[in-house]
Amino acid sequence: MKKKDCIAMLLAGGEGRRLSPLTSRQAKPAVPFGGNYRIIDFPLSNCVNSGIDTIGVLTQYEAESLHEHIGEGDAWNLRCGEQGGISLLPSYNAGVEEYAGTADAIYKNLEFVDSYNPENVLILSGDHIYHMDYRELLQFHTKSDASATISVMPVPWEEAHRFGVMSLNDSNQITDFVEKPQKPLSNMASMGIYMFKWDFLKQHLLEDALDETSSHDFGKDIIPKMLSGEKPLHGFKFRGYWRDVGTVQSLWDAHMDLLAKNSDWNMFREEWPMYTRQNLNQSRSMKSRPVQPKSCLVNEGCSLDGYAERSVLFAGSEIGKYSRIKDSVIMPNVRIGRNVTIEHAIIGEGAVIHDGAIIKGAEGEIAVIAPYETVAAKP
Ligand code: ADQ
Ligand code: ADP
Repeated sequence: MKKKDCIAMLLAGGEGRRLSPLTSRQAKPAVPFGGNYRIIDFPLSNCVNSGIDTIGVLTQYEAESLHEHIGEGDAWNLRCGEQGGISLLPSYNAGVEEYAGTADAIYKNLEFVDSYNPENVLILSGDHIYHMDYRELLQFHTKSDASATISVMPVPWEEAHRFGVMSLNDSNQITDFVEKPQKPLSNMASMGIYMFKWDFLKQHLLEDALDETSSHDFGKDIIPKMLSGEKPLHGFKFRGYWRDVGTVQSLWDAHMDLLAKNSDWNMFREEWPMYTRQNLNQSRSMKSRPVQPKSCLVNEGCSLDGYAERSVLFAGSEIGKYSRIKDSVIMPNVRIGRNVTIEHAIIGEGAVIHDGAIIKGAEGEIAVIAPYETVAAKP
């Protein structure tokens, strides 16, 4: 097989406990986002738009939700074949009940990567909202003849403890790295997006697999071990919008970012199309809107008879008369009756909210209704 310059491995097996109960029936990367998409559509569309034509998707927790969404890869024009495309790599196919960690997931698929004989491997996460041209990262990586390049960007100091944080020297080489420190000494965060020379990564995965003290995780084990070796690790400073949506608050924030005026972030760019499987119920025709929603993102396939303000309403949802939705995210195929009040909330896919129910997040908190849950009005 002809050597490929770069293939991508997309980690999509995490349970996403911090996003519960939204992940009660779906893997985190399968959670809906932005009116008509699922989170995994971001890295997949970025790959398509960056000309990466071979992607292995590592699944584990609630794998079916992702397998159903990705199908044969047609929505991304990446049907799996000899030359590449999207391949689903569930842990049960690798002959294990679960991948012990993110690095173990790649290790268990060494043969898959080898079969494409790539020069470089791009490791991606399934829980990030961003547009990124991976060609720029590859160019930076190749130009500096790096063995490993980590994408980095500054995050707010109060959030730095959620990330791998590092320091860079003037040549953009990483001088120290700590995974999720309690007291961060830097706010330069790893984006969890890594470009490795395949030979270099493979050697580290083989060594790590023999280490019984390792949790076989990129952030906890592989990156620190690489840093203590001889080859320098490089930091690629990403400039643009990027959000890890691993928590309920960050998922809600990322939806509100879509509604912000005067923001540099635009999810709907003609030159950077987003691809998704059209599985959401879009056949329903739009009913009239008595009140024009104020600064909302309303998907075409949603029917809104009530009043909505600063909210994202997904395809296939119905909102009945006299209901008021404010500062909220209404996921696909939700049924909301009449006289319902929803504020500061995320309503999970397929939930049913009966007439007169009131759902409000407590001060500073987001109320969450699990997918397919039924909420009745309090007597
Ligand atoms: P986290 O986001 O906490 O930190 P992790 O929970 O390991 O990393 O998830 C990364 C991705 O791997 C997710 O998409 C998840 O679904 C998937 N995943 C998790 N466990 C898996 C498994 N066993 N098998 C397959 N896939 C799995 C990481 C880095 C930090 C960095 C942040 C940026 O460790 O250093 O700052 O990403 O978001
Ligand atoms: P959370 O929202 O709790 O961070 P993640 O899915 O992101 O959930 O995973 C948290 C941690 O648990 C990560 O370090 C990940 O590697 C690990 N992990 C997740 N699922 C599994 C699993 N099935 N087996 C082993 N480790 C896992």
